Amino acid sequence: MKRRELLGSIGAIALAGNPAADADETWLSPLLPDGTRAEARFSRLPGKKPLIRLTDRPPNFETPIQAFRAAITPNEQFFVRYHLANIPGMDVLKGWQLKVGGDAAERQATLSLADLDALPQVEVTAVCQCSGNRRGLSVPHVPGVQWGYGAMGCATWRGPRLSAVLARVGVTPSALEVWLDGLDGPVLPQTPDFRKSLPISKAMANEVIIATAMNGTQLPHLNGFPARLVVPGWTATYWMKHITSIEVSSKPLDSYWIHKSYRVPAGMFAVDMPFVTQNDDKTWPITEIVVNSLVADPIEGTLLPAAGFNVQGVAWDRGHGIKHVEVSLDGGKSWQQAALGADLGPFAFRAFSFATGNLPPGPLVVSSRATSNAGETQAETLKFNPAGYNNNVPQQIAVTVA
Ligand SMILES: Nc1nc2c(c(=O)[nH]1)N[C@H]1C(S)=C(S)[C@@H](COP(=O)(O)O)O[C@H]1N2
Ligand SMILES: [Mo]
Repeated sequence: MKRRELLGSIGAIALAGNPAADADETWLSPLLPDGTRAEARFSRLPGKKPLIRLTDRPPNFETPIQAFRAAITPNEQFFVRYHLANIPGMDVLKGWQLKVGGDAAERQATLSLADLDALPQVEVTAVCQCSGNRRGLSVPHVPGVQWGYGAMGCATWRGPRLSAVLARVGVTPSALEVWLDGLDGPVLPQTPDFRKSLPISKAMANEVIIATAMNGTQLPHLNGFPARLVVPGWTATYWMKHITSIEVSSKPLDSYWIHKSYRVPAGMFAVDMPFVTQNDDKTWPITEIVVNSLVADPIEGTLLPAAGFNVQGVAWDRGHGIKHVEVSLDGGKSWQQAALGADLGPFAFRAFSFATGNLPPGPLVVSSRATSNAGETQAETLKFNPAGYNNNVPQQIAVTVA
């Protein structure tokens, strides 16, 4: 982005924490490394309920696990992740425009919010999950933001298809990638701007939209107001917030955020749509998310009644949909089927619940394990990679029946 566009945005948001008011929920996974647990605190961003604060500048705040008892994550509890600390304020974003063009487009266009609203509107319920969700649980420990379980959320997003916006400029046969940029930028000029690209095949997919609404209302400021890309099935690194530039290109994007970070060992994780223009022999960009589930209730360390309790949580995958979820009360030795909640579409969280019935007093270890319609199931042991991506090992939640 241009330096000029940033005038007026610096320091425009106050990231004031208010620990006294926010002391209501302070649960962090006991599995997080000691340093993380010591530093993380609940804190309130403008327009948000208390979230778990990992870093302030740039703001990286995760959703408390209790929010995942339901399949839709409320906007006020939706996690916030930025790479760069220079975030445009709402005043700057009011004059927002989207530039569309590139060397593989027939023409250029500048679209306003009204132009986006005038295109056919599509709704998709989809999980937005940071590639680094659960990084803090990686063994051995890896550097980066030490996310626990809450660098994710599921919302109903609404806006025009990216393909409809690209049709305004005409995509030529030489198109290889679609390059994306947003209005936030680095504080120091030597820090690389956050730029990403998509292969043209995913960019043109029906489910990919430019969202201007989230759960029936405008996007929260820190979740990309006024418009962000929604790339269902792919990790959130491609979900460009405050999106201001889209270029259809005949060349692979040369960006630090594709070449140096957000990569996984080649072939480690299953993908339906490889990002061939950015693959090399040893590593691939991280793209599709992995099948996973999360127990949101009970949480670690709880005392539970002998009359039994409900195991509740959500399951999701990269777009095949959830076939079934199993629950274990003995740390994964034996499994039983959970009941599935409403099907909100193949890219959404699928709620699940399991009623334990009467239980003998003593310790229990609760786990959940999801299987997708593609027959994929959660990994038994961590597929270790240096950035701690795609951790889908079932939780081991120790509780006590009293
Ligand atoms: N403009 C912009 N968009 C961005 C990012 C960013 O730093 N700047 N981070 C990406 C990453 S890595 C994630 S995980 C998601 C986080 O989305 P959220 O903050 O709405 O939860 O935004 C993506 N889009
Ligand atoms: Mo991310």
